[in-house]
Amino acid sequence: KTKKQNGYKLQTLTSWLLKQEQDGVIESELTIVISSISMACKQIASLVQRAGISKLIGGQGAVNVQGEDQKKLDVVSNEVFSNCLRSNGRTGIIASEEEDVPVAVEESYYGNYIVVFDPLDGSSNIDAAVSTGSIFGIYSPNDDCLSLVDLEDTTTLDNVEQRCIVNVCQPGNNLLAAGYCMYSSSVIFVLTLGKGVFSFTLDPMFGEFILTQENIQIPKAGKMYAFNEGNYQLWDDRLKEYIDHLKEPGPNCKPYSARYIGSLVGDFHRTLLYGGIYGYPRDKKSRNGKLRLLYECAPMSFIVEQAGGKGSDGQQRILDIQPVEIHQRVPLYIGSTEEVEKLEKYLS
Ligand code: P6P
Repeated sequence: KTKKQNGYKLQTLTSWLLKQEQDGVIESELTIVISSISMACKQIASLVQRAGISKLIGGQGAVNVQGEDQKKLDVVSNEVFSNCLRSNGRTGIIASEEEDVPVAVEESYYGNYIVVFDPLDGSSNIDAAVSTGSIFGIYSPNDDCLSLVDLEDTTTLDNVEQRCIVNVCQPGNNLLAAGYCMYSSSVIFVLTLGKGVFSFTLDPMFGEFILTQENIQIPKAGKMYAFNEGNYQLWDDRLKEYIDHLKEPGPNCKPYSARYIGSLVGDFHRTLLYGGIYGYPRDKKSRNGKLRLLYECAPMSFIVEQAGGKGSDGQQRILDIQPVEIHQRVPLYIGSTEEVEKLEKYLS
């Protein structure tokens, strides 16, 4: 249903998804999975915005599989995301940044989609109320999953874990849908189903995501760059040359502008709308960079390519990379096509 206001129709995420289903863009089972994800994001938005009040600020006093100190909200957000996915009955396997290994979902009875997610990326910013976000990707159900949830046969438990990993480790080219929800001055849900990029802004008046941008196209070029230059001395010399080039004033005395939030979703969303490039390079301390392929780089690269941009590890398309490990890290350079291609030339 759509709500009329000031003479124009408001389209909600729910009504938009139903339209995609009617148009044959997605199966109704996938609609249910995405709706459950948007429900999780609404709950996380509320938790994030009230963190200081509900004493959800600060550390959990635990370290996750990444070796990162978990924030209280990391743990809660992961539980919210997992519970929403479990209860939709269409999820076969979930793979979270906060879980050591993928989890086969017993409750699923139809669909068996594979969902990878980072429930609260950039959570180190929470205590300072800086933008954070949830990132997700959805892979097609895989027949092997049906047997995976046959947990009665305990002899295959270790196989279940192994086969979960095999089913989850798919290249980004296989993604059916990808998106993120940014918790910032607005709560914005960005989604692609493989036919363009759409954004929905949460209207707190009635708790619905309202369609606000259709077929987002990233500018072909843009003079903003988002790199943590604190790592400059640890970078490859060719990358240093590239960064130095961005600072040259050029004929019109206008060098590039540095913009870095330290939160991938915030830095990516600005890049998607204004153009430019975000990069998290490999360096001497982290040989493969910091960002995870499966639930950060691949979903963001699917989105940016659907918006006409590029996502690269410096040599190849992120979406072409075949993951071999759930929490595998890769360098990420993502944004306007001309900007990413310029960087690739420096690194070639
Ligand atoms: P650094 C947050 O921890 C994150 O995964 C991304 O959201 C962000 O872009 C990056 O790491 C920030 O890392 O090393 O610059 O603090």
